[in-house]
Amino acid sequence: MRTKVAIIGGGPSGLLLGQLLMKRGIDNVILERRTRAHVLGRIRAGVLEVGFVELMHQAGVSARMQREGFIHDGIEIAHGERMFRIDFQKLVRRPVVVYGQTEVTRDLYAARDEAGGETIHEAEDVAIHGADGDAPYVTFTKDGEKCRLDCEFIAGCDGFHGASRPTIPANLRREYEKAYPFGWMGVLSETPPANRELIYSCSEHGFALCSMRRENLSRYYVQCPLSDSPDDWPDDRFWDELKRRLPAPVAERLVTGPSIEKSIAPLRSFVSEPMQWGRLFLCGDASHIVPPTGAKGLNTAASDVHYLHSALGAWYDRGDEAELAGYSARALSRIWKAERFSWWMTNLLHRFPEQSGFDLKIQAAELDYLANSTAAQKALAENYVGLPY
Ligand code: RFL
Ligand code: PHB
Repeated sequence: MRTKVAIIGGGPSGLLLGQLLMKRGIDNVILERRTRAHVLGRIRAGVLEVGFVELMHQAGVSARMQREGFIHDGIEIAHGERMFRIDFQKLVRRPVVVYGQTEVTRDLYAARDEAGGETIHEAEDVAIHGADGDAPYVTFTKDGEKCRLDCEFIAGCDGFHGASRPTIPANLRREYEKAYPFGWMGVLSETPPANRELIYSCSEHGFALCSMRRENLSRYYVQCPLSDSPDDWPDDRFWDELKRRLPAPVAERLVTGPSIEKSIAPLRSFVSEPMQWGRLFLCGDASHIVPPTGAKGLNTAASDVHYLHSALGAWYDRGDEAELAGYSARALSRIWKAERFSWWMTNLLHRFPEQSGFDLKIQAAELDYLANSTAAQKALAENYVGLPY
């Protein structure tokens, strides 16, 4: 088998890159370890930056998102009983779009099927060879048979636990990591959202987030200890704890119901540099992770895809190597700003086990400053809606 770009991983990064390359006539094959049903069963991100939305347009997959996505012109921040709004339209004149990662992935698979793009699911033992030379290839096992895919470039879009990042020799890689001493317990329920916009709440009982997917589909999170498992959170306990962490008027109008999905995600910041080695280029979670507080995980994956598809386009259109050579530096410059913002939002809104009285006063002062300062609100808004590519 031969293709121009071998894409490892059929999550949002791999699918978006594949679709954008196909639009430019650059053929590619996606190798995905799991079944399509498994990939589509993941409930993850929900907030899309304008840049992501633009890429969906470019990829020709934005029709359903335009019909069904919610345009949000702001978010609410709660601190105890107090709640204030960050007005994106007024501050930075750009909104975000609330449309689930699951739906993005579904739309990208449908478009790939329609365009006849090849995706090999349940590709096991994927291994990258010769990435530092001119003739890279990927081997894998499919239905017990050994297969080989020859290519010109490899895009490592296989998430945090994938095979691509470890292919870069350890002595050339530098990893930066911060693990937070808590996770988020997330619940999806077929109930109307508690609020028209997202509410990020900092309370004395810990952080909580009210988000949504559709009119009658809500997504909620509460900060929880890392040692917890979803079994520790029967629905009643989850709803009681969520209400405790929201201002009384919001808690009173919250509609509860049975959960249809429950999961715990640990919070972590992680960056591996560089994002390229020879003809291997990393995108998305394969190279970096952010805590979900700033809604940046999926969006940073998209900005990588933007830089990589533009660089591959320059190479195939004009033989221009400069963009490919500069990919890692260009992508990382934006990644680190998203890392900073996600770290800042996480510190602003969570309860930390070791927080002293002084730390709590500083946190309260920062929230009070944010509530009253247009400059502080503008900095939050500018980062939340997404820095330019
Ligand atoms: P993904 O989505 O992990 O996809 C990688 C794909 O690669 C496959 N794979 C392999 N395929 C072949 N061979 C191998 N050896 C392979 N190893 C892995 C996997 O099966 C998978 O299909 O990475 P990608 O495409 O870079 O996309 C990144 C986003 O998924 C991720 O950043 C976000 O979901 C992070 N994230 C959130 N981001 C946000 O912007 N807002 C959120 O609200 C948000 N919530 C979340 C999240 C991530 C979560 N995780 C990881 C548990 C909530 C959760 C719970
Ligand atoms: C979500 O809807 O899942 C979501 C929204 C915003 C975040 C994190 C998660 O910051």
